This record gives sequence, C-alpha cells and structure tokens, in this order.
Amino acid sequence: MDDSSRLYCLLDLGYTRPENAETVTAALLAGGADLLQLRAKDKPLDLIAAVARRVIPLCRAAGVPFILNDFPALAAELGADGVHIGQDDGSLENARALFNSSSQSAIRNPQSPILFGRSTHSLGQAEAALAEGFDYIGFGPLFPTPTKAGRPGIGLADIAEMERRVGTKIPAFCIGGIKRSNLPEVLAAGARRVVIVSDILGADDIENAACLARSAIIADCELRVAD
Ligand code: TZP
Ligand code: MG
Repeated sequence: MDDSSRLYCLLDLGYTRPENAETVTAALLAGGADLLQLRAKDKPLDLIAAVARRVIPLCRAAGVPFILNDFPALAAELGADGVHIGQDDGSLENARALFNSSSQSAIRNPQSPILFGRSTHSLGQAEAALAEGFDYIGFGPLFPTPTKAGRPGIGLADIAEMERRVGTKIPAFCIGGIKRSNLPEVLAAGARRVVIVSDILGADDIENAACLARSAIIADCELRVAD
C-alpha cells in the first residue's frame, strides 16, 4: 500500500447481494478505491470464499490490494493481499501464524508483502496496533453506524492526535458513519484516509460516489500540504 492510499472501500455482504459482487466491486474500483475489503459477517465460509474468488481477479487487474475481513487462514488460501482483524481477534503474531500455516494460492504476487490491518477504537488501541507491528489501522467508529451496530461513536476529537502519533508511521483510516455529506468535517478534524461503506454501497451510482469521496479527500490533503 503506498502513501497515496486514501479511500478504503468495502464489499460488505450486509449491503451487497453475492450475485452483485462483481458489478459492485468493478464500480468501487472504477471509482478509485485504493484498497478493497470483503466483509461478510455471519456468512458461511464457502460463500465468502466463492465471492472472494470472483472479485480477486478484478482487484488484481486494477492493481488494488484485496483484503479479507477476519479468517487469516482463508485469506492465505485465497491468495488475498491481506487480512483485517478486530480487537477481539487475537494478536498479530497469531494472525500471521494462521496465515502462514495455510496453503497459499499461487496467484499472489510473492513480492508484495501481506497487509495486516487492525480495527482500533481509541488512541491507546491505535498506538498499541502500531507498536505490535500492524501495517495499517482503522480508527473508529467515529459516528454510530448500523454497519457496526451497538458500538458508540468515538467522535472526532482524537483524530488529529492519532494522526500525529500513528498516522505518520502507518496508514490510519478513519471509519464509521462517514458519508460524503460529513466528510468535510472528518477531514477538517485531521483525517487523511477514510473507509466509507454504506454511503457508497447504498448510492445509486457507486462509482460516482466513490470517485467524489476520493476526490474530496485528495483535494483536502493537497490543501494541507500547500499550507
Ligand atoms: N468498523 C468500524 S465502523 C465500521 C466497521 C467495519 C462500519 C463502517 O461502515 P459505514 O457504513 O461506513 O458506517
Ligand atoms: Mg473481526
């Protein structure tokens, strides 16, 4: 993942029907997604694997890393470029061991390192993920969101400090309840990279929604560099 990665998009099977996986993935990629994660809560592993096998070639053709949420061993088996785990999913060492214990697909480019991402919900957790050696973090949910029901929003107050302490070392993606409409305030609070799920997947024109979001992030970051 390079420093220009700004918009992390999810193919979330809570919003997208499996039969639409390719169409939606193609739209997210055409709209400029810099990373693509397959997230499929409470879905059978064989369905997750089947969807992943259909969308990985699209990501590969676009040069966009494909990340699997949860399931490090399956991620390795599928030839995923990375795996994303939550606070309750164990250590990085454990995830890496699971990944390495699985037979890896030949289609992965052995030159590119596997990306391990961690969800974090506080400044302390973000610093801990950096110290542990994760390649990137998610930071949020900033706002309560039906995509991750039952978790309170952490607000915007810690974003700038998190960016200083963690985001200058590894990519840090703000997440949770971010929409094109509130993106300006998230960026004004210091975010430099974001994950947007439902606002993009629920848009009439997914490609356009992703493109607008990414352009807004880039324009804001360029302004800050020029300051
Ligand atoms: N982790 C923290 S918030 C969240 C996840 C997976 C969901 C983000 O989805 P949305 O629809 O952009 O709020
Ligand atoms: Mg998890």
